[in-house]
Amino acid sequence: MTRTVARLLAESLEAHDVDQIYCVPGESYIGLTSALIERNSMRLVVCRHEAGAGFMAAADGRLGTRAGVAMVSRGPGLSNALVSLHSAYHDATPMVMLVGQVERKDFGRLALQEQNYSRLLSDVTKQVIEVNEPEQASEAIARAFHLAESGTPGPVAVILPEDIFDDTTDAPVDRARPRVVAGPRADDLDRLADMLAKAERPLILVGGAMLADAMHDSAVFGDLNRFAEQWVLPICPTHRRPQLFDATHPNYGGYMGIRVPPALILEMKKADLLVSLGERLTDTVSQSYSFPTAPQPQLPLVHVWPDANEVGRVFRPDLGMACSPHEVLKALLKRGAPKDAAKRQGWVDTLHATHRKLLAKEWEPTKDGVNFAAVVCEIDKHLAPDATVTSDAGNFGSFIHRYIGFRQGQIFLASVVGAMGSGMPMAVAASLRRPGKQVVAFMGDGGALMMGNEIATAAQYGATPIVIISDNAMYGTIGMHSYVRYPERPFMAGTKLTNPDFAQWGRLFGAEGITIRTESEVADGIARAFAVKTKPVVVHCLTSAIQMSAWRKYTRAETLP
Ligand SMILES: Cc1ncc(C[n+]2csc(CCOP(=O)(O)OP(=O)(O)O)c2C)c(N)n1
Repeated sequence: MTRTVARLLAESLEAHDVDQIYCVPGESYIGLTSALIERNSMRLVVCRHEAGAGFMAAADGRLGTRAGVAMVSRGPGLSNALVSLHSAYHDATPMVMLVGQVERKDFGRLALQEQNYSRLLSDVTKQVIEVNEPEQASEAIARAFHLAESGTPGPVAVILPEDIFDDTTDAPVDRARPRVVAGPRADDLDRLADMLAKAERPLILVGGAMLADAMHDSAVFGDLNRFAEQWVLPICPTHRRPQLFDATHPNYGGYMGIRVPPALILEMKKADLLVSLGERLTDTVSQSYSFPTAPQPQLPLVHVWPDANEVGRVFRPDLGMACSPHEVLKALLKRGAPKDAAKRQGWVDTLHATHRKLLAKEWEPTKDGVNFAAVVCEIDKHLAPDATVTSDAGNFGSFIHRYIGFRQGQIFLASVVGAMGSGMPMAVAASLRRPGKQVVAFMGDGGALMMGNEIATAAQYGATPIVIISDNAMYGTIGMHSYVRYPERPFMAGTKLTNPDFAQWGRLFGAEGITIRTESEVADGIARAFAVKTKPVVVHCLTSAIQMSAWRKYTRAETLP
């Protein structure tokens, strides 16, 4: 069958279950846009910024079984999208970005908005696939999805010259490659079972690859619970993956996020075995490579991650397994727990008690604005068992992890590597994907005006996120770092912000606007926000700057304005 490249690309995307593409239009790929519109088989979500489109695609990549898809124009469009690629690359999030390019006859001339994508994207994508032959267009899509979704998942860019779309070809639609799942070797499983049986104080980290497995098989959650209970093990969800295990489950051993509170990390460091089930062991999770220590861990380490390039890249594990963490879990459950597993009950109980103490909903009122703890605790009361929470990057996020006891079934989305700007677009995507379900987006005043314009996309497509803005009139995180590192110097100068009335700002986009100025307004303001349901809501919280995070206060408060 002869068809245009544009049509072949559209059918190839359909063959990969693509039903939604996030884009900012560009003349460089107009041939594809018009073919997609004509075919009308998927929704084009037209965004306000390419990074917004990229973060929405990243959210899709985390909410389903396939890579999310974004489509951006050449040069400036792609340059805007870079932060989303950087984030997806670090976060191991599957994503396919379709990118326009100059006409083939002009390659290499530095024609209008031309860029050498292989050079530009070499450290933010798994691969850059340039399509210069019409016959390879469909194969390129199939390869892009396969690479984005397998091994360590990540973003793949497909580069499409402006003049290729109207070419015709007889090439068939390349079908989706089957998912390749590696299981554990029998010998490795024997060793792991033996190490787990002997350990008195094992610590089990669960991370992103386990969550990815859960997208394909929701039995992951129940299996994790049975593993924890039968094998008597403390389970520790890692940075920005809190939904893997119920925070109140008696086997919850603590959240292994950014800078684990001293009381908890002190206990964790008494472990005699560390098993990382689907956690990559990033800088953040490893507490800046101190637990475990890099490159030689201070305790026996078992690292399970579905990519041999990653296992052993930073840490030398005693046992490395390049396979699906859920497959390991299932195989261990089949073997059955060691007879004396109960010997670890005290260890599990101690960790859990320390974790529960840290989660206690306690805070002190602050004089210079609302303690954000009060807002987050109130939201926790309203969150449905299937709610989605998204978070931008900033210190307001520490309150989320301290005061929301996440449960299996809830969804948490954020840039794991901490890119600002992800909170709003991820909430828009989550709300589009899960209509009628609660979506709460947290952001600071900094992040709100960095990517907050995507609230226009929410309004345009009927998404209904509740947007909670913690307005402490500063880039608070950086003020804190400055205060901690250079305590003798003024710390506010480089971080102060003057903000609009965010409730009014939200109303101008068609959202409901609510303002919370004092702690006494928290309960009513949050209840009103959750009652809206039919349109986006912006809750402007005038928060304390003195309460710099959920764990820290400025003590030199006299230096605050
Ligand atoms: C795109 C991007 N730019 C800069 C940073 C560095 N950074 C991390 S947190 C932060 C401040 C965030 O401020 P705000 O959104 O107001 O939240 P707060 O920390 O005050 O709670 C900055 C600038 C980043 N992580 N990402």
